[in-house]
Amino acid sequence: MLALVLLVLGCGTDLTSAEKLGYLNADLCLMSTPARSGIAGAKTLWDELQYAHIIQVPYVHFVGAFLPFHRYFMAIHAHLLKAECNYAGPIPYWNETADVGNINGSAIFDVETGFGGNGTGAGGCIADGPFADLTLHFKEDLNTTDYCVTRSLNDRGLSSASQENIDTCLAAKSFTEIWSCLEGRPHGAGHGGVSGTMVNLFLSPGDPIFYLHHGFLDKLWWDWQVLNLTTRLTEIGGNNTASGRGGFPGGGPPGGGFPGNPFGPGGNSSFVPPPGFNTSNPFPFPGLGMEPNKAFTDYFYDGGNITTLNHTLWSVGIVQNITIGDVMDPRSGFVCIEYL
Ligand SMILES: *[C@@H]1O[C@H](CO)[C@@H](O)[C@H](O)[C@H]1NC(C)=O
Ligand SMILES: *[C@@H]1O[C@H](CO)[C@@H](O)[C@H](O)[C@H]1NC(C)=O
Ligand SMILES: *[C@@H]1O[C@H](CO)[C@@H](O)[C@H](O)[C@H]1NC(C)=O
Ligand SMILES: *[C@@H]1O[C@H](CO)[C@@H](O)[C@H](O)[C@H]1NC(C)=O
Ligand SMILES: *[C@@H]1O[C@H](CO)[C@@H](O)[C@H](O)[C@H]1NC(C)=O
Ligand SMILES: *[C@@H]1O[C@H](CO)[C@@H](O)[C@H](O)[C@H]1NC(C)=O
Ligand SMILES: *[C@@H]1O[C@H](CO)[C@@H](O)[C@H](O)[C@H]1NC(C)=O
Ligand SMILES: *[C@@H]1O[C@H](CO)[C@@H](O)[C@H](O)[C@H]1NC(C)=O
Ligand SMILES: *[C@@H]1O[C@H](CO)[C@@H](O)[C@H](O)[C@H]1NC(C)=O
Ligand SMILES: *[C@@H]1O[C@H](CO)[C@@H](O)[C@H](O)[C@H]1NC(C)=O
Ligand SMILES: *[C@@H]1O[C@H](CO)[C@@H](O)[C@H](O)[C@H]1NC(C)=O
Ligand SMILES: [Cu+2]
Repeated sequence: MLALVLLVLGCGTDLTSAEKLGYLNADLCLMSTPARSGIAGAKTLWDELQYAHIIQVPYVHFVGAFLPFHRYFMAIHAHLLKAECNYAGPIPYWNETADVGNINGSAIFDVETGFGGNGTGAGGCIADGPFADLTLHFKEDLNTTDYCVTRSLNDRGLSSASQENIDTCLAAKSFTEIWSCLEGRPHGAGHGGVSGTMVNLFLSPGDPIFYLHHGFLDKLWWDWQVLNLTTRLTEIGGNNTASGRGGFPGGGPPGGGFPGNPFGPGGNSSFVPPPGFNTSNPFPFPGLGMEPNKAFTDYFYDGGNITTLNHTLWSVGIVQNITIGDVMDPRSGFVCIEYL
């Protein structure tokens, strides 16, 4: 099993310039490597990753599987870097707390050794750096067209990653508390602060910064787990449907959702429900083209509404299915990372 080391970008344990370039080039490699999982319309591995996120949006946000799914998804990206692009370096995450109040000065957006800067012009496309004019293909409804990755950097959004907000989350006493806390403000920080494609609930993995943001969020979950490994390596819960939370875009009571999450009602996400999307009942999502499917109607093998360790994590075949139980300990098994 691949061992990954997650390193912070933008503070004391920063990557060297050579390491940063190695990582950026590996992402560029994923963006130019032909698709191989049989997903119709996908041109590259990068498209396939984004597709696997788009198609599962209702099942992996504002639900108990939010943190485990994104840990799995982040690990898939890391595995592809290694398996498809011979990448052997560290996997960086973005310490967003360190950049609160100064997103414009963040090393993340460096034109030479970072992800390029703000969006420019009427369209807000990225104009400089390695991902200038990066072209994506899948839209929210899985139809294909060519469009660019956009950004609109702002400090208001990133301020949700304040140390105060992080400390509040880490004081959580249960999994459902840490999950809803992290999916609120800290999760909102990277998406809202970068904005553009990043604040689109469906399409956000199209911006390579997505993986650094979710690395940060996953580390925060791990930091919380480490506070009591006796219980927190197996502690899981939450509902499998978002409707009860009021947090699902377009659904639930106005003003509901996790505080600080830009995807909720009243947030600034560019979310537009795809045609046929039933916000009152996202099971099954028409875009899956595979309903009725017991895997979905049976809540990914949880046997009910409550998320369990038996919950299947799926990536449309990019890698094998695993369960939430398989990602609870990121130090071994499928994920296999060490946070530095
Ligand atoms: C992230 O940044 C904050 C604020 O600068 C700092 O206190 C913290 O130690 C950093 N975290 C890591 C893992 O470096
Ligand atoms: C962001 O930084 C760039 C230089 O890197 C500068 O040209 C621009 O004015 C800055 N924007 C803001 C809002 O400070
Ligand atoms: C998406 O594609 C389907 C089938 O190809 C088509 O019926 C539908 O109108 C398209 N939706 C949009 C918004 O273009
Ligand atoms: C990024 O660009 C948007 C407009 O495209 C602008 O509103 C915003 O202030 C810029 N952010 C920074 C940090 O310069
Ligand atoms: C871990 O949680 C268990 C169960 O709640 C508790 O009994 C134990 O004291 C906790 N350990 C620490 C170090 O907090
Ligand atoms: C699950 O849904 C129920 C019913 O809508 C709600 O009362 C409860 O707070 C939800 N639980 C969690 C952990 O979100
Ligand atoms: C699951 O929870 C949602 C939201 O709380 C509720 O609307 C739905 O009826 C529940 N479904 C089942 C099968 O219990
Ligand atoms: C959305 O953006 C507007 C202005 O751009 C701002 O006033 C508002 O606070 C933002 N809402 C959230 C939830 O971030
Ligand atoms: C959407 O789901 C709700 C709840 O299951 C159902 O009552 C309603 O008929 C559905 N709407 C459509 C258009 O299918
Ligand atoms: C993987 O999970 C998906 C979704 O739960 C399911 O449809 C599919 O049949 C599973 N595949 C295998 C090989 O178990
Ligand atoms: C756990 O999931 C598997 C499929 O992955 C299923 O066959 C089994 O029945 C599930 N177990 C429980 C207790 O629901
Ligand atoms: Cu997501």
